[in-house]
Amino acid sequence: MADAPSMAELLGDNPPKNWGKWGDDDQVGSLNYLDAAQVLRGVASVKTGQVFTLQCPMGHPHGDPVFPGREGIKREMVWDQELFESGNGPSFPGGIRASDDKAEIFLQGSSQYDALGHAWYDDTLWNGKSADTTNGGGMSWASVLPIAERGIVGRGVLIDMARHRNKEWLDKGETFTHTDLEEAAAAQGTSIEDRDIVLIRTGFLKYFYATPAEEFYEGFIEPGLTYSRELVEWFQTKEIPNLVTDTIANEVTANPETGVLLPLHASLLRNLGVSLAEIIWLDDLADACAADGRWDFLYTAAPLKIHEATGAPVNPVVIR
Ligand code: UVW
Repeated sequence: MADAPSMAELLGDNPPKNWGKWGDDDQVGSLNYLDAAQVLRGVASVKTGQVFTLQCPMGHPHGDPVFPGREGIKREMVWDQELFESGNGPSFPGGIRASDDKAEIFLQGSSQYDALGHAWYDDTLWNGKSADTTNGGGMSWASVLPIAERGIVGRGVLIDMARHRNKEWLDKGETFTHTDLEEAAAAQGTSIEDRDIVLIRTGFLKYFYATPAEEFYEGFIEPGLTYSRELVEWFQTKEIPNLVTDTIANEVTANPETGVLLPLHASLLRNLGVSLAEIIWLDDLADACAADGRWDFLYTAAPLKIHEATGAPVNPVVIR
């Protein structure tokens, strides 16, 4: 929309913020809520020992789900049998041979965690630091590294919005609110507790893999949570440390009323320090939860430790 308001106008006066709450040097934000008690609460939700890995494969033959403008992994072989047979491969004592490869990747181009400094407005990042800290070849403030070094462990709860609405996947641009999440949780026979890691399934990754890319990206707009001040206050009051979704950007791509792009990146990531995990495969986990009616579990994740990066790939592990 040509006359979209600025982010600051949309978020209004004194938007909820957690800046300074964990000190001026803090770079992991609401992950601070995940103390030892939260780890043990997560452990207590393990009942059967089932394990799920939640990363989407990189280099899937269908293509990888990425935000427009990014590309999936480009991987190539460096050593293979052909190279050794041609006599151009390295020669090792004893004759052992090995395959080797290398890759070019967008660090935000697969299942990944955003750095807290990844998105901003008004030239200011998480905890009030200048956006100039993104200059000079890397993020000298609030990169993904502090999150990677800390790790994320706690009680996760999965809200299956697609199942709740009796759909295989939500429609492009379909929205829901924190109230919808609570209603869906109640219908599932569970609840979102304070300090839970909140996982939301929309089915949109399933739609991605089932659909030609042209159709998926046409008029690109994902389903997801939609901005309201009440929603942001709900995240702040419930001390939610981490939002995890099976979409590329964790929220409806553009605010339906104003057209403003990604206002939850501004209000949750930048202002509250809520970690965002995107492009996370939740279908198998959801099927298991639906089968026995248990929607909470131990959630663990650590993105790759990449110095000064804006985000990093991750393969979260859930135990239930
Ligand atoms: C953008 O950076 C546009 O989005 P995301 O955080 O989803 O990668």
